[in-house]
Amino acid sequence: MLLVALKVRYPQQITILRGNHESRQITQVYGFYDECLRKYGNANVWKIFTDLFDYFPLTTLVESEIFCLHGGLSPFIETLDNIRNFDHVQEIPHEGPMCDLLWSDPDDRCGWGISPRGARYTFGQDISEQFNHTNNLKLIARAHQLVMEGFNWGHEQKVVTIFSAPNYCYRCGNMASILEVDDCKDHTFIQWPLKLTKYMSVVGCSLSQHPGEESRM
Ligand SMILES: [Mn+2]
Repeated sequence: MLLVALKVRYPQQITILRGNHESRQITQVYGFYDECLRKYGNANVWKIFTDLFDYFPLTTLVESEIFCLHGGLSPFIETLDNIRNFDHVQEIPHEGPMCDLLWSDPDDRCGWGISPRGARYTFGQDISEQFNHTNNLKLIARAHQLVMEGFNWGHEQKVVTIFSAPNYCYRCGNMASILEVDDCKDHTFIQWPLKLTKYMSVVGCSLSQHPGEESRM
């Protein structure tokens, strides 16, 4: 709700992407529906928010080279135009490309796999490399999986998982992080509890950690 309020106040500065939890079904299982009932006495707020979620974009690009989305890639999507061309203003379906973008996970195994989360996909490094190459991208930045440091590189730094909820469910003990991209396209992960980890972008599409720049504040 705070993020939506900030989006209303600063519409040009904030882009909110849809995640798999921004759906009518998942919010009824994971607490948002109950919280709305408890606080407002009826389901109106829940209804308005879940109607709003249908309009959230699924993906976005930062500086034309960082592809941001909640889950991951889909075997039905090869190009960014494929995403632009389908109607996403709807409840998240149980299968198909829109579902995959919000549910899939990167995996150490090559190719497409079946996700342990159910009838969705995992994608290997070969898939990430092909997608980034086809679409002139350097990095896929996604969330959707708890990572203890708040961020986690995968697929030889073609994919990064960023998780921004510290101590998830008040018991996981994980750090949270935000990726900051500066004017030089250098990357800094801001972690909670507060810690800065800088990555300098280097020619050749790879990102390497700059020695000595990790510091706990
Ligand atoms: Mn998720």
